[in-house]
Amino acid sequence: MPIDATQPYDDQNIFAKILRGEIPATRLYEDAYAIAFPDIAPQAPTHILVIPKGAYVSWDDLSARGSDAEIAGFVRAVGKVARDAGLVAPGYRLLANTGLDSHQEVPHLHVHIFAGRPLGPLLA
Ligand code: IU
Repeated sequence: MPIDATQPYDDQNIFAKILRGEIPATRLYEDAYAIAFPDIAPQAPTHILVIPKGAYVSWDDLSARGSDAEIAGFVRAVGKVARDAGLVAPGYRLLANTGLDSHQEVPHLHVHIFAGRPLGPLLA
């Protein structure tokens, strides 16, 4: 079910539980601002999710309420995950769904990294 990105943060969401270690996930990367783990239902040969450690519903929420350090730290983490996975030369796609029309399902900000095959035109 898509979520309304204007809702208050729900700390019982699945990614909050992963952050707290209540649900296992393979941490591909972690720093002070973010963690990365494989998507449970990959839609490309490489499909990684990067999430901020802060309690933000969406990209909109982080950009509006996050500190400059959190925003910069998260953006740097996304880039580092992609770089460290060797994705820059072959290329990759970032996607951050926000709210109902985007079909955002988990109400904790996550950036998808898709790679590993030619991905075609956007929204194809
Ligand atoms: P969306 O942008 O909110 O639509 O993406 C949610 C993603 O979270 C989706 O690709 C799911 O496969 C993924 N996911 C996950 O990796 N682990 C989980 O326990 C759950 C969803 I629930």
